[in-house]
Order: sequence, then structure tokens, then C-alpha cells
Amino acid sequence: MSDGERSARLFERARKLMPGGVNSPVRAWGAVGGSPRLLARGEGARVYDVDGNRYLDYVASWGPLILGHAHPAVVTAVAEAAARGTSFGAPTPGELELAELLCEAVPSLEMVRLVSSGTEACMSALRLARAVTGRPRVIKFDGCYHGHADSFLVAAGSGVLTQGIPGSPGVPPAIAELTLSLPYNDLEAVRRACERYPGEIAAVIVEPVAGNMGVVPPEPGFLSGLRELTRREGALLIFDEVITGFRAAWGGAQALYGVTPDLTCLGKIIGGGLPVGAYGGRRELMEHLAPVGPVYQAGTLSGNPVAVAAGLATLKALKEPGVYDTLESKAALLAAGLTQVIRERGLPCCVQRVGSMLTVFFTPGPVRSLTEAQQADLEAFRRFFQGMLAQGIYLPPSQFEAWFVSLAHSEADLEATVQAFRQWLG
Ligand code: HOZ
Repeated sequence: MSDGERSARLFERARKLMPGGVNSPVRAWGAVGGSPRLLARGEGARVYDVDGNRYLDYVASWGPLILGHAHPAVVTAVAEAAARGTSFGAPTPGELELAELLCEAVPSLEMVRLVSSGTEACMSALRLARAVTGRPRVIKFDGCYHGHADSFLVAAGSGVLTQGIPGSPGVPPAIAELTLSLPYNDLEAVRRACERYPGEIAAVIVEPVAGNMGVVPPEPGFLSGLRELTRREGALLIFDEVITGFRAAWGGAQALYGVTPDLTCLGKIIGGGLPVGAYGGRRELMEHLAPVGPVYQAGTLSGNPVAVAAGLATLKALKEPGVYDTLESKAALLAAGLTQVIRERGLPCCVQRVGSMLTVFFTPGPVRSLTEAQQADLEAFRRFFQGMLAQGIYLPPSQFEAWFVSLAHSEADLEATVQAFRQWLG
């Protein structure tokens, strides 16, 4: 393994031109130290940096690459779509096919609107919820991340949490005040908030499996309780399935847990590694959107044909029988191996997993909320990250992110990862 000297030189140049040298904060490795590797290419479960090092990748572009890097079906679909024209700003057959597939797979979707990112999907779903209900406030949960729109940058997860930023300057207090952020898995807090602001809550938005404070599963009854409370309160329930959509199960976490929200936000996997987001729900809600209704939302690259082709190729591969069983057994194998090492060595750590997303928390756990996630030993995580990297395992550079297992990871890859953990411990 070379020392990443070329990456470091390029990153120094990047820091002069892009804030922190990156286009998205977590990539700067602020929480784990050292200079991020600049990646040159990916193939299957592996990525290669500009220094010629090869890594087993568990970032998977933060979730979209469930088939692995440069999957042949996706590459072919992208090349063919690009050759037909990269963007038209007009309706195309591909977006219709993707919309049909999404509505067929995801229980809550009767209609869908394609956008270009998960941020856009969540921001637009909230606007729609406010318009439909005529109410101003939104409830979210501490440590959940719904993209970087103003209303969601209150006690947010992901990079905001990694950087230790409680809110964000630039979000007007008048906007932030409309966002109530409550502890994840705490139904009682939601009940109290509904009592405190009767008739004012437009929506409750939740990651049905939290993935942006590390993986935190919903406690039994949490999602169904939210469903019941929102129904009673006349508020909409929004599932942010940007990570869990087509990851937790074919129809997303809502299919896995049997709870159907009013609106669903998607992204990541449905774009197969290209920029796509989507939000959708029942027809009567979605028809408030322009041009049918008055709620405005638009985008030059919305439903972009190349991105849609990548998404379609990915979803078609995922629709094959047995795919989610395979993913489940791969991720279970990894989690069991990591847990065994933790037990053998008596480490104050735990592995939390739902399907093919998991986190090794450096706290005994279980982790049910942001407060519990924040009990993790971040210095130990930093050493772990660097130790694994030195052995060719590329993990998310933050304790508060999910690892993603893809169909490209072989059993040998997963066993090698467990072995690297053991080796690091000495
Ligand atoms: N918000 C992403 C992690 N949950 C990070 C995106 C990126 O840096 O690419």
C-alpha cells in the first residue's frame, strides 16, 4: 500500500479551489484525519486511488451502488442513453418506465415526480405537505438528515453531525423555528409536540431506518405509532427513503415494516449512481403539483434520460428473484463476523444492521437515538478507520454514517474485512 502521497498533493491543490477541497463536507475526512484519497476508478466492490492503491469499498457512493461499481448493465445503459442525447428538457419514455417501476414497487406511490437529488425530493415533499395541509410546522428527528434545505438543518445528521454543527448559519431563525426536532424512536415526544401545536403540524418526516447518525433501526411500534399520530393530527407522514429505498427491501423500508406513509422521498439507488431523486404519494396529494395544481416545483435536468437509464438498469437487476436474500445473507455474514470479533476481544462496541446497511458503533449500545450515538468513542473510531484503510478497507469516514454492502461483495471480501478488523486489534 503506498502512502497516498499523490492524493495528498492533489488534495492540497483542491483546497485552494474548493472549500475544504471537496464538494460535500464528509469527503474531507475531517473526523478521521489524514488526507482523503482521490479515487480514480471503481470496479465491483473495489475502488482504486490515484496512488495505485486498491480498496474494498463500503461507501458505495453513500448508498447508490448496490450492484457495485461500473456494473456492466448500468454502464451499457448509460452509454446507450448518452449516445441518444444527454438531455432534452422534454418528456421521454425512460422516465415513464421508471415512474411505473417505482409506483409498482413502493406501496405508498400512486404518482411520482422525478428530481435530481434527495435534497430536492425532501424539500419539495415538505412544500407539498405545507401546501396541502395549509400548516407551517414540520417535525423531524435528531440525527436524521433530509438534505440541506433550510427547514432540515436543525439537529441534522450526516456531515452536519460529523462536523458538530447544531444548525447552520444562513438559515433564518423564522424558518428554523418552524422545525421541531425530536429524539428518534420517541413517540411520546411526538405526541407532546402535537398537543403543543394543535393544527399547526404539516408533516412528520422520518428516515424509517436512520442512516445518517450511523444505522439506527426503528424500535417496534415507532413507525406505526407515527402513522397513527399523524393520521389523528391531520398531518402528513413523510418517509425519507433516500437511503432505504430499494436498499432495505424492494419496496423500501415501508414494505419491510408494513407502514405506508403519505409521501415518500427517494434518491440514490433509483439513479444507479447518477443524480436522481423522486418524491411521490397518493394521486390526490400529488395533483396539487404544477401543472395540475398550484404548488410549484421544476427542474431543467429532472428526469434526465442518462440518469434515468442508470436507475432503470439498476432496478431491473434488483428485481431478479433472490437478490434481496443474497444481500441479506452477505450483510448478515459481515455483521456476524464483526460481532464475533467484538465479543472475542470484549470491545465496548456494537454492530447495528438493517439489511445491507450497517454501522460498527464504538459504544456498547444498543443505539436508539442521537444521544446514544453520540456516546461513541470518536477517537477509537478514527483509529479504526485509519487501521482498516491501511489494510485496504475503505469505510465511511465518520462514525455517523452507514456502511453499504453491495451485491458485488464476495464472501471472501466480507471475511477479509472481518480479518482486517482482527488484525488491526493485534
Ligand atoms: N450526505 C451523504 C452522507 N450521508 C454524503 C454525500 C457525499 O459526500 O457524497
